[in-house]
Amino acid sequence: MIRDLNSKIFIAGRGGQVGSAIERRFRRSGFSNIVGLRSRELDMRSQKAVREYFEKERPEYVILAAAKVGGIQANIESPAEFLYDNLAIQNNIIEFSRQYEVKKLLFLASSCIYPRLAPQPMKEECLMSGKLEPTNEGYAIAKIAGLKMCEFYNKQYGTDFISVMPCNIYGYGDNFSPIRSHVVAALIRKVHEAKTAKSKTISVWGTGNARRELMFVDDLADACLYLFNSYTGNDFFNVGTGYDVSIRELVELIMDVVGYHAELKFDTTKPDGMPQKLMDVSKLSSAGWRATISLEEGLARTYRYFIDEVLNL
Ligand code: GFB
Repeated sequence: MIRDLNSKIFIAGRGGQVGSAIERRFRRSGFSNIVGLRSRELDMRSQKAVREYFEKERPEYVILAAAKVGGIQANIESPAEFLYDNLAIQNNIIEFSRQYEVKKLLFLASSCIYPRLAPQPMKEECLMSGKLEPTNEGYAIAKIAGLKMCEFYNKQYGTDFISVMPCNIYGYGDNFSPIRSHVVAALIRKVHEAKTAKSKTISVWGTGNARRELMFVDDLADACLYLFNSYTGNDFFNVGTGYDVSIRELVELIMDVVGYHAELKFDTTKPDGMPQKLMDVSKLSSAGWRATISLEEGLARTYRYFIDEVLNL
């Protein structure tokens, strides 16, 4: 539990979707001394830049939400960058957190660390029990290295570094690029553009049968604050809603939210990725935390955000 609301907290990735949600959540709880720079101001892949930043700021607590992220297509196109950038960022932040005696660090990994054909819902224990999903193997390997680094640093150096595994995240701050974005943002854009153009069809990648567990980013931020304040140890936690939808069901919900229905054309030249990605969240529920924002509510908020903040209508 962080008792002093003036404690200096460095949110690495403060300008990103997850980092900014975490900052809002911490500020709402009264934390006021939050630091962090945008990636164009601090290149966290650079050991020198990160060392200088720690020397100057000397944070007491660190949230490691900085990462190179993207949807299935971005992961397929840039596997080297997803591996290298993420390894470099997390190596630097974790190592300098140790050297500068940070009291606690929280590392955000991802549900893609689990094997492609892991039994569903996926329990924390299935880590490294099988082959990874090839479409995001680079990203997954970096995230596995990060969570192992936290575990090994605790064992060897006595640090208090914890890890969480979020499911697929969407919401405020999403990247709505048509090609490189995650599925929710991509489909919101596609359905909105179909409505504007009065198109009769909407193209959806894959078969529509892949299943995803989707969580609104503010729920993830709430879980991070909860675990940061309540958990110390070498276990890591799945953070999700505990239920999933097929991509077909998802696009139907998005059409309801946007208020426009068209015929769906499934483009099976595009990959499905992992057939199902649903986590077992019983460990987190037993620790006392549950998601509260329904998919319908989260999609409605995200669509409003897209209209107001992205399109500026
Ligand atoms: O969010 P997403 O891109 O990535 O979702 P993953 C991909 C799923 O949505 C696939 C389908 O089944 C796609 O076939 N889909 C349908 C679409 N239409 C679209 C579309 O227009 N755009 C996109 N992007 N998908 C991510 C990893 O995997 O999971 C990340 O790439 C991260 O690294 C994240 O780990 C949690 O869920 O497949």
